[in-house]
Amino acid sequence: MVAASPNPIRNEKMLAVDLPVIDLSAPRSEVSKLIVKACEDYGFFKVTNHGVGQETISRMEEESLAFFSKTASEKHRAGPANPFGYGCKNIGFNGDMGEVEYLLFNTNKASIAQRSKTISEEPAKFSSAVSDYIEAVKELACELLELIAEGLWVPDTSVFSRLIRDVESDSVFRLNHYPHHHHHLKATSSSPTSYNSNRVGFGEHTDPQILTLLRSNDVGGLQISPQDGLWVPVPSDPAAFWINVGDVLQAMTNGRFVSVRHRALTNSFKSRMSMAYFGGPPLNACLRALPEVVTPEHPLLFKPFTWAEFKKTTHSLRLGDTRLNLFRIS
Ligand code: GA4
Repeated sequence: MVAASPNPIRNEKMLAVDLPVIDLSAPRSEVSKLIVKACEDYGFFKVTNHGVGQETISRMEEESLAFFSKTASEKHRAGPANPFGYGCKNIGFNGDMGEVEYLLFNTNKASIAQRSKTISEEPAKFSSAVSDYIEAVKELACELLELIAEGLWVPDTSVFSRLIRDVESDSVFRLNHYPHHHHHLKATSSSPTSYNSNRVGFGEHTDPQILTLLRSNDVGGLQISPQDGLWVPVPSDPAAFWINVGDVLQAMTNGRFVSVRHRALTNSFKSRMSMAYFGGPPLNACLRALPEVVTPEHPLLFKPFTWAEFKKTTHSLRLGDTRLNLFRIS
């Protein structure tokens, strides 16, 4: 008998669902409707024909792989990750852990250049790969947010995107590496699941910001939870971006959109690498539901808050906590 390893996913329901895929080369009015529908149904969708250059993506992927291939002591020179830099296993500020190592960046060019010196022997090359990637995904994020505003019939179509375009925007960029955890087969092993069980790489949570743009290599592991206890695997697609609604967008749409709960599991045989851009508002931005989405049938759900106030909750709560509840009007 092989001892059962603690497997947190054992008693959960897994469900294969066709998640929304949106082709951004389709007519604009169609695209905006489909995006709004996807944000309402799942808070999650995939975009294809997104316009982010293949070269920009490959350069970032290569730099990321080169960094994570270094020795542990070399990598720790870029740490710890509070609030930015290299982190291994420890997530956030309140004892959350996962089978992941990562680099966290503030999206400001000068701080990327500075941090790159601790990450790469060719800091200028590393720093330009990161800056170019961020510039491209930021443009895509703004485009998506403008499509969302159009789909919601909000007259001011830059109401979301200007928060991210603002020079003070508190956006974050993250590179993740989920090492594989291959176990050697034991001749006496009976159950194949005993060596093919996944571990939690990054535990379930919602993203606090406005919108997240996530891209990974061809290794799966991401899952979303559209309902409590139900998990939907997200197929990997290195050519596409998966888009997450964040807590701020949920509050600004008065709950019409939901920030999707998601997590990443490790793969037994292949290492997963992902890169995520989290588009966030300036610290002093006051975030409140748009007047268009507050009606007698849909009264205001959350008290207005500044991004600085909201960020404070991410320092006091655990990864999986529902931070928006602190602002809920009961
Ligand atoms: C989730 C989204 C981003 O990865 C992140 C994460 C941050 C961190 O890793 O430091 C947080 C997590 C994320 C939400 C709650 C807090 C903060 C870890 C954690 C326990 C960079 C972010 O902005 O929020």
